Amino acid sequence: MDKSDKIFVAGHRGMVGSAVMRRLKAEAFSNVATRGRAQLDLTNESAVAKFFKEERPHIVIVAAAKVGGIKANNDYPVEFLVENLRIQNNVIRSAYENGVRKLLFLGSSCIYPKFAPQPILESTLLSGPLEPTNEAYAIAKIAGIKLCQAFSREYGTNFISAMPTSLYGPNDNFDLETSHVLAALLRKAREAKKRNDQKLVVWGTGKPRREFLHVDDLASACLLLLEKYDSPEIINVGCGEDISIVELAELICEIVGFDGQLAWDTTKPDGTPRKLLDVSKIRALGWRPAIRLRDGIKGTYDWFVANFAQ
Ligand code: GFB
Repeated sequence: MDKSDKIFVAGHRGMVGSAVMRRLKAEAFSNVATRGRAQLDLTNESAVAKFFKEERPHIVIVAAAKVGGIKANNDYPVEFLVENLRIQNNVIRSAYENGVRKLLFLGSSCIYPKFAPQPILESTLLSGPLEPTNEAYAIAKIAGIKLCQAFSREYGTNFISAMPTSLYGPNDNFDLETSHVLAALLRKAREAKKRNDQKLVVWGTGKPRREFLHVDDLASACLLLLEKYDSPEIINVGCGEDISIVELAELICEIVGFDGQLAWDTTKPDGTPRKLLDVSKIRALGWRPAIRLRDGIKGTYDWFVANFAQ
């Protein structure tokens, strides 16, 4: 990539897109194209086609998606399926039609089978049934991967797909109904502390295990993949270590300074029992995450307090 390449970051205001923007700026990429939702609706096929024809970016990063935690995914499968299919179909096809030199599509660790052997190898894609709570989102993401691979095979494009593990960081969603676990627990712990509550309610049994990656580490991986990875085969992006939801909740309470009890709401789903990615492939390219979980959570909590909390 040249520093003057025109790079379109789809979804530049989201948690992932904004981290990619910070990284591009830090690395002195000077020609970054963005559009807010009011200016360009990525679910609108003709608007996306017009944008690409006019802007003609060289590089595209598809960080735009409808995302959410276990409850939002479970409650709104139609929206997760339709919106994500629309966004990715429009962006990926327009990228091909306008000669984009390289495109990076971002998927998710939920594309893998619910009971995939751990750590999860890229080759386990489509080897078993998906986790029902996020099947719609996973199917949309799998369709995006397959579309990139189909363009590469049929038309020789360089469209690659990366599968990040569970992400967190600045600009995360802190809405308790739609957020992922880490952001939700930061908010719940802060509010419980402020109210002097005796207990903090956590969903599920606490037994599931998740692997958390700071979004700034994902952004560094994205740039490395754009520079060094030219295969249509998917590649995992994770830190290689997971923790249980109990351990996460305890760590968050410690960071936030809430010293009450944890209470478990087992009417809420656990989801996939474990999601730990095998990261040998990206490690072989020389990439490693830089942010330790405790430091990343502390930084995210500070961001939440400064930008969002009452
Ligand atoms: O992060 P999360 O919503 O999604 O939940 P998934 C992870 C685990 O944390 C589940 C538990 O076992 C939840 O039951 N949990 C405990 C909580 N307390 C809370 C809480 O207050 N809020 C939330 N949200 N969870 C998502 C998928 O699955 O993973 C998406 O739905 C996406 O499609 C994302 O792939 C990475 O990790 O289970």
